[in-house]
Amino acid sequence: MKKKLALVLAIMLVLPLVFANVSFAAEEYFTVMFINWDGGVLSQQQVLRGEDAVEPEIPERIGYDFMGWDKDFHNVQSNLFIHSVWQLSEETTLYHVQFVDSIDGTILSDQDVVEGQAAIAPKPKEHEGLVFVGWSASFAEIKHHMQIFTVYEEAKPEGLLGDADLNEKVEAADATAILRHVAQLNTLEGQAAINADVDINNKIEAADATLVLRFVAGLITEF
Ligand SMILES: [Ca+2]
Ligand SMILES: [Ca+2]
Repeated sequence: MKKKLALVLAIMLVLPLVFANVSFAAEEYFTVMFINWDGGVLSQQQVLRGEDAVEPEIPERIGYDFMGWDKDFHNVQSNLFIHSVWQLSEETTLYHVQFVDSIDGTILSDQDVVEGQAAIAPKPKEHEGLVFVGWSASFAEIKHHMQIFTVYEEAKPEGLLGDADLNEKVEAADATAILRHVAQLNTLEGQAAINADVDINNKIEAADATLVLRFVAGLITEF
């Protein structure tokens, strides 16, 4: 009798656990990401196994027709990266745009740009003793094949070292401006770039921001 009771108790205890595990396994989610042509994430979804992902709205891409997606996203059984598929519109004209380093001739970027659209400037190279000041031509609206060259000026150490925002004071904000440049959140150019290179090693780095902060904190009195 005791044995039977023990068995019943054991079953009562174990059964809910078994079912709990089953329902847990059934509720497995997968991550589905929809990626646009430019690498932008259009949608990230958690989809229950066996369910369908929801197609996101896709922004218009000038000069191209949207053809669909590169993978099926119905009955999802795994994590998925789904990419948009595009085809050049019949009436679209592409122009070839090259960005070229004017000092050593390196091709920095090679792009096919839809007529009337902007090209995307690459990161210019750093050259010793020179400061990048811009590009040789506008590329906001491409209307023909073109080559665009970097324009540099000789670096002149005449500004206020450390003053990366050109307000003629060296403050914590200058360290921030330098760090934003290092993180590629903005680009210091011209005199600001010269001022930002506090240790004058022809590179704008976090170390320059550190020097500015040490100066602001009074730990050093000159650079
Ligand atoms: Ca400043
Ligand atoms: Ca430096």
